[in-house]
Order: sequence, then C-alpha cells, then structure tokens
Amino acid sequence: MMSIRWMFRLLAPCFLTLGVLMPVQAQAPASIEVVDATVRVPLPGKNLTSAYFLLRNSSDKPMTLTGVKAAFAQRAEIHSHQMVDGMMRMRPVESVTVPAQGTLRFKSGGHHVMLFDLDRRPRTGDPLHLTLIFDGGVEVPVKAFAVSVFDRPHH
Ligand SMILES: [Cu+2]
Repeated sequence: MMSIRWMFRLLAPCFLTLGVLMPVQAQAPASIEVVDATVRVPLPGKNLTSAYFLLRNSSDKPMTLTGVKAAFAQRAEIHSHQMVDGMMRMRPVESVTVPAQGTLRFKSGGHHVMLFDLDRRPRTGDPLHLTLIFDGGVEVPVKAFAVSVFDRPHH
C-alpha cells in the first residue's frame, strides 16, 4: 500500500516536467533567459551605443550567442574587452558561450553588444527591442530599456 506522501513524490516530477515543456514564447527556448537588459543613451554627437544584459542558461548544455539584431540599428556586433599592450580595448567576437546551468553578464568593461548607425536617439526609459540569436538559429526576443550614464542610480 502506497502512502499519500510517496504518491506525491512519484508524481511531483511529472508536474515539473510539464512546466519545463511549456515554453513561454513559441520561438524562445525555455532554457535561456535574458534579464536586466539595458541600452545606453548615446553620448552627445555619437550615433552608436551599447547594450547590456544578463544571460541565464538553465539547461544542461552550453548555449552560444552567435548574433544580435536590432530594428533601430543598422548593425549590431558582439564585443569583448581584451588587454592589448597594457590597454583595455574592445573588439568584435564571433560568439559567446553561456555555460550549462550558468550565467554570463554583459556589462561595461566586459562583453557587450555594440549598436551602430541608430535610426533614432533613444531617451532614458524608452523601450527597445533586441533579438538574440543562438546557435541553431534560435531567436530570443529581448525588451531593453534605455538608460543614461548621467542618470543617478535608482534604489
Ligand atoms: Cu564595443
């Protein structure tokens, strides 16, 4: 005779599996999450800017970001910072891998997305849409907000 407690233990994984199999958005994999996405308000006189976010990979496989699209920018590149002759310099990279069950933060002075030839100048608080492309052509839509380096931090 099986106790209620044991039945629950046996059934619980079924419910968990159902939760994982139901994607929030049809084209987005449930395993990668993009949080905290921001786009910098371009500096005066500049027609380029950068985007930052946190990538969270909840799957058991590494996920590789291979490209970025943005309707408001003519071109988007994945950049990293590297020490060259004692100077930190940014340069384009082909891809960036988020480890299995791991996170990767795109941030100032680290990995970032460079956006060139903007169609319009975003203002603080403007919502901006990016699309992250992962290996296999999986596209993840991202809603970012414009922030200015001159803004005071919020609490
Ligand atoms: Cu850059």
